[in-house]
Amino acid sequence: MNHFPHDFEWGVATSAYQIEGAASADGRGPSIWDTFSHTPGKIIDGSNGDIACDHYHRYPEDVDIIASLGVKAYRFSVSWPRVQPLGYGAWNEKGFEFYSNLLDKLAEKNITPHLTLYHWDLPQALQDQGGWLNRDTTAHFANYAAEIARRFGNRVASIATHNEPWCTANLGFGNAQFAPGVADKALSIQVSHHLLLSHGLAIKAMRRVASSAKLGIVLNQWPAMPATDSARDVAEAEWEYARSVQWFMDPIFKGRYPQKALDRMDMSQFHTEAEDMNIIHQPIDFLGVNYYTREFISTDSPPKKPQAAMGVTDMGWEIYPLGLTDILLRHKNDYTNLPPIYITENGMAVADKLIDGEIDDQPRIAYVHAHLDAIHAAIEQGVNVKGYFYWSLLDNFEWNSGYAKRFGLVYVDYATQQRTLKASAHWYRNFVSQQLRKTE
Ligand code: PNW
Repeated sequence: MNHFPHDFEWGVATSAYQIEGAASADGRGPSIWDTFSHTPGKIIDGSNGDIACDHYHRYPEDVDIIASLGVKAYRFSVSWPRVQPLGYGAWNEKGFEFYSNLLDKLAEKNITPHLTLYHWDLPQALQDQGGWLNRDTTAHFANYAAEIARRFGNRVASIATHNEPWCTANLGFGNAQFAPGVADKALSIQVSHHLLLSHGLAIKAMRRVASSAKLGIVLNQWPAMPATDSARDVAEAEWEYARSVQWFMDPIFKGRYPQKALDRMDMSQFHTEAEDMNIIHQPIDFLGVNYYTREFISTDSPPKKPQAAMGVTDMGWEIYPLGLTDILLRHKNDYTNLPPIYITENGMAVADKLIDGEIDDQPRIAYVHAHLDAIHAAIEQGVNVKGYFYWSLLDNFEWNSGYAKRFGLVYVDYATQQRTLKASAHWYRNFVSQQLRKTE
């Protein structure tokens, strides 16, 4: 078995809207995902996050489960409309109380919290004023970030501004698969700029608070790989990589957008101001990388499909662990000022079945094992990876797939809210305990 560095952090991850439920409890305001999931036709199984895993009421049990896995780190997100129902103006003390109680419970179990500010649940009141298309939202976000840093900055190990701004921009706008569901590619570019700007403003605002939390951002990433060696496939893959990965990395670590992407994008609606790039180009303490699959680029019609030698997940995503080694090495090469990296998400949807009280999810075990090997290979080649968070602790509301897709190490029976550890949970506990034992 591969031996990871002694201070490597082992964890699991969740997000607020996907697990909390209690959508209107204790003064929580509606978010764009409440609106979206209650709009007929948007969610594949017609479900919503009103109850989800009822984590809002069951968090003590869920933290006990994390502790039972033997992992020492937990990544979760704060629901902005729970702590500030409109996204501006009054704070909701009951909302802060929930997260304070959660942090108490994690401390009691010696589990290190990693907090994400924005995992897609924008307060609906801000959406009513244009949401991420409105530049004012960036200032509201920075204000919210500073308040979280003031209250919780000394109780969490890290604060990430955004989770996967690529998804917000391209799936929320662009193809409209996610909330708020606006199908306009040109607008998605402006949204991505506002997300990056809000990241920079939030980092600046949180630095002024001076808490002990490390500050960073979480990006979903994949290498774009050409189907063949043809010049066309190779060029197309490079362009795809520029507009999806470098589009977020370059502004943060180089202070500019990648020219290769700018050349081919519809910039008709793109508005930036003089100081924006300096604000986005703030030093950060860590980079979170979420990795699930690679992108396979073919210019043939019909396009060539990958062979998927290791199969596909229940989402239809190709299993390609080497892509993770690949992108980590590419980052090391492309950016001289990279901070430590955390793999903040990696996981597999499996069509899990509860049989005689057990879930034998061998494909998930193979998936995690292969990706841990891929991370280890990158570490051996000099990439500074500091931790791994499996996505997700629990089966949960998988966005537009509703409850039809299961990513959890822990099975959730939504009718009873009963939690059952899958075979992968037992495997992960074993793996982590062997890693921790080696380092004692
Ligand atoms: C991530 N894509 O979403 C999110 O951070 C999680 O909330 C989510 O549950 C998890 O991955 C599994 O889907 C993604 O289409 C959604 O490329 C879509 C894509 C990537 C990530």
